[in-house]
Order: sequence, then structure tokens, then C-alpha cells
Amino acid sequence: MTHLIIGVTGQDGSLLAEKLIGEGEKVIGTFRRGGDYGNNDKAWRLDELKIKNLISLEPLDINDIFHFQKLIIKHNPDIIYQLAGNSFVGDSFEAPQSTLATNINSTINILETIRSLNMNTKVFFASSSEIFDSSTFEVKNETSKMEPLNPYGISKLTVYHLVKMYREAFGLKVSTGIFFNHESPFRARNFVCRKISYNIARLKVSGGPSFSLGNIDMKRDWSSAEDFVDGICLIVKKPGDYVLSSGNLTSVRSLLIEAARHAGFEPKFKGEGLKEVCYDAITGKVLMTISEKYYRKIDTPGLMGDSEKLEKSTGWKKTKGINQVICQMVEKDINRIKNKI
Ligand code: F7E
Repeated sequence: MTHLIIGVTGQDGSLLAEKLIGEGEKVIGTFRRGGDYGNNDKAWRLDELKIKNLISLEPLDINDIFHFQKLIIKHNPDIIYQLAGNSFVGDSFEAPQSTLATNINSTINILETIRSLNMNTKVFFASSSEIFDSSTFEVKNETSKMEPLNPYGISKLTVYHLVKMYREAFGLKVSTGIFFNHESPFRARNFVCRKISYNIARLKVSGGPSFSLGNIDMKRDWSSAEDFVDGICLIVKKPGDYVLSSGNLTSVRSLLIEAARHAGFEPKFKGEGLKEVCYDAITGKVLMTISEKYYRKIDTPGLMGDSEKLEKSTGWKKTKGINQVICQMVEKDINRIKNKI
């Protein structure tokens, strides 16, 4: 089968490509047109996973439907995975127009292409737990009330509705994964888990200044990105909308403690509010300070997801908890820094 991964250079795209290539599948991967793909480090994940030469790479502006159609006609994929787009919630307050335009136009372009060319292609779209109503803390599933609090969540709610509408109205085999937070050593450094793992590793290996975080008492339902990639492969076989989550809430503070201990520090906290710091009780060195800069205008309160539908209809099972994942992330970052990767 031929698989087309839109956004193959991102965390989820590269892990999905690795899995499919390992299974002997043919993978076409797209990266953002205009990026200096050959030389900049956008492809660092594919390089590290040693799969860059095993993928047919194509530049793509997913907002240009004609460009997308040419690609589809050229490769005629059996399955398309839309994993590209703006995914940083914090930034979406600063750039609402481009967040909405990119995430929504790309969805329409793919759906309309499949429909108008009468293709039998299956398509997977990534949506987000940021679509849910966070005024109540009940566990969220596919039938829970949806009411996003930020431009990113609004764009992902539109993705969810469009996919559902095209599936129901036109019979397309299209699916949405409603992703809660998911992490791996291949996460970008602007997301909090990788920011922690990278900086803790840096402080361990080469020292240097402390790093800053925002509200460390925020909680999230965090999972392993590799588990979600397994979920994507199961979902495309049974088109529908599915929540992917761990069903547990963990605070940023507790992940910081886990990461620091795993690196050999003895993390302790002192001070309050913006003056709070995390230091290593063995050496007295300050590891982390708080900065108002990383507080969100509105921060979605921690919500928990319920993946029962996915488990029951596909047999999906999570294999790792977030504490295990953050420790792997720290180890990987320590290795990268030591080996100057
Ligand atoms: O923040 C808090 C921050 O940026 C997690 C994306 O995959 O999951 C992700 O979005 C929490 C928030 O992820 C810092 O305020 C504290 O409460 O890692 P994050 P996110 O915003 O939850 C959802 C489901 C998606 O769909 C998104 O695409 O951590 N936090 N201090 C911080 N966050 C960051 N980034 N940096 C800090 O310094």
C-alpha cells in the first residue's frame, strides 16, 4: 500500500513513517514548501530515525489545492494522514488568522480533493482535546460538549466537524483522532515536556543558566506519542472519530521532578508564585525559575480523556505512562548533548 504522510518532518509524522517503513510499506512524505529542507534541521527527526532516504519526500503547500491535487494524482495513495499544521496553543493567540487558515483550509483541500476525484482513499485527520468544554471536569469522550477556549481549539473543532460531515454526507472513509497531549524524544522544544527534558539534560551535561517555565501547576492528560501512532493505524481501518488519551492527569511540576530525579538531581522548591524556584538540594544550584512570559492568556484547565471507544472497537492499548516517557526523553537528550547531535 502507498501511504502519504502530510507533515512527515513533525513528531507524529516521523514516528508514523518509521512504523510504516518497518512494516515494509511505501511512504511518501510531504514537508512545508519553501522551507530549506535539504540543509536546515527540519529533517532532524528523519535523520535520527535513519529513515530519510527510505521516504519519497515531496514539498507541499497544503493550502494550495491545485498543488495538493497534482501530488495526489502523481502518487495515488491508499491512505493519507494529515499531521501538518499549526499546533502550538500558546502561539495561536498571537496568530489566530494563520492558525485558522492553515488548519481549516488544509482540511477542506484534502476532503474536496478526495470527493471531487471520486477516490476511495482513507484519510486520517488530527484534532485535539483543546476542542472540549473545560467548564466541567467530567472525563471527555466523543459525545462530550465541545467549546474551545483558544484559536487553535476553534480550528481543530472545525476540522472535527468537517471530517464528520464529509463522512456522513458523502460516505468518505475519513477519520479524526481527538488527541490529548502526547510526547516522545521527538517532540519540539517549545512544548513543555521536551522543554523540561532538554533543559534538565543540558544542566546535567554542560551546566549553564537555569531555565524558565510558566504555570507549573497546570495539569494535562499526557500519553506516549508512539502509542498514538499505533492508534492512528488502527483508526484508519475503522473510520470514525476517536479520543486518544491516557485517562490520567499529571502536573508540569511533577514531570519536572521526575525528569530532574532521573538525571540525578535532588529537586526541591522554594519561594512562591513568580518567585518560586526549583533547585538541586545536592549542589544548591537553581535549575528552574518561573517567568510570567510563559503564562497563557487563557490556559485550558487539565481535562482527562476516555478512550474506551477506541479500545473497544479497535483493540488499542496504551503501553507506556508519561513518567516512563519523560525519563526516556531525558536519556535521549543527555545522549544528544553528549554526542553533539
Ligand atoms: O503545554 C504549561 C502550559 O505547550 C502544556 C499540543 O500538542 O496538546 C498540546 O498543547 C501545559 C500548559 O501543550 C510552560 O501552560 C507551563 O498548561 O506542552 P504544552 P498544550 O498547550 O497542552 C494539545 C492537546 C494539542 O492539541 C496541542 O497541539 O504546560 N506550561 N510552563 C508550559 N507550556 C509551555 N509550552 N512552555 C512553558 O514554559
